[in-house]
Amino acid sequence: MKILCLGVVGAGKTSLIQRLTQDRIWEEKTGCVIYGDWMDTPGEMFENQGFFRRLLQLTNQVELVLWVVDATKPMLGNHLEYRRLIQTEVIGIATKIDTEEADLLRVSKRMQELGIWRWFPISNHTGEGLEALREELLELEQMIHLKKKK
Ligand SMILES: Nc1nc2c(ncn2[C@@H]2O[C@H](COP(=O)(O)OP(=O)(O)OP(=O)(O)O)[C@@H](O)[C@H]2O)c(=O)[nH]1
Ligand SMILES: [Mg+2]
Repeated sequence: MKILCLGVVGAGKTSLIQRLTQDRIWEEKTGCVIYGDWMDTPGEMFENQGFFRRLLQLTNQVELVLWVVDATKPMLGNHLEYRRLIQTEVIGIATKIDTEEADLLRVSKRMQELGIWRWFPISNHTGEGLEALREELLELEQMIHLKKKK
């Protein structure tokens, strides 16, 4: 299953991919689109209107989009237009729930505003919430597999 992560600079996209694929994290700023089964994008691309169309094209090349939100700053940016135009399935991720500033009530409002009904609060640092996310990803992968077989 091909998955694409998008979200503002520093939201925790790369850390999430590191966690899910290697089970450890290290600092690595994303400078360009990283292609593969886990497609990583630089937050600048999400924040800059000039990349809007390109990012949308990329979402069409994957089976799942992870919309990564920093739980300490969930309201950052508008991006409602992006959400409306993405045709691929979207799951929300709220990162940094290990920090005191994390505000899950605001995240919940943000996700609602974005029309993202399935979202997972997680910490890339402590690993909290990742098991539930892994299970969800496995289920989705199986469903996509079945659909392809038909
Ligand atoms: N406390 C805490 N810090 C996190 C978490 N996830 C990421 N971080 C930190 O946040 C910073 C940014 O994380 P990245 O994973 O590089 O963020 P990104 O979304 O890939 O950012 P860009 O590549 O710039 O778009 C790093 O210092 C991470 O260690 C988390 O769940 N909890
Ligand atoms: Mg990154």
